[in-house]
Amino acid sequence: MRQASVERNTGETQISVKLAIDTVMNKQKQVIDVHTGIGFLDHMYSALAKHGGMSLEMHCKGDLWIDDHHTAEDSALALGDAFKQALGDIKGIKRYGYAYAPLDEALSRAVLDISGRSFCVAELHLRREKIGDLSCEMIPHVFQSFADAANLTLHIDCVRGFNDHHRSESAFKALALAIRDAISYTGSGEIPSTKGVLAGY
Ligand SMILES: [Mn+2]
Repeated sequence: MRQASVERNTGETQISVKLAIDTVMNKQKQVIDVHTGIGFLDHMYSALAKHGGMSLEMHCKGDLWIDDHHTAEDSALALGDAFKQALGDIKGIKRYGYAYAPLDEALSRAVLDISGRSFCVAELHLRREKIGDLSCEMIPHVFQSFADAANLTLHIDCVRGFNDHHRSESAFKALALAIRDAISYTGSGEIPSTKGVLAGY
């Protein structure tokens, strides 16, 4: 069972994350309980966990009287850290994963390499200032922070769509499906690299 718990406390945010990445693979019931203080962000993390086949409990108390920045960024860093720890020994995983996810008129694509190197390109082209209480500019930043902390390479694009809620949600769902693909086991038991090692894991 690949799982991890992370506590992340700074002067700006206090966060606890409990993540299990094999819940559905192990035919267990998913537990998803996310409270960041930003409703739309909870919705996105919950979608990520649900469609990623994971269990996720996240509680964050952030300085929302300033704005949403620290809460969005730090929760994504904590989630990425938990993901990296839960992956643990990466022997035998597929490593690469990609997926498309539609949500009505919106369509997004996520391409993932559990590479040990942090890199993120997130092009969602959101037009609104905010969705609920989450600034649209923070949504690519959430993907960036997750990739940074998890040491993975992520390219995520919204291909089309009119509604920014749909565009964003389809991106999180595409990431969820790509993760499910990349963390699945090939049966080889080998580290998936010609180098025989993936630095960063
Ligand atoms: Mn929705």
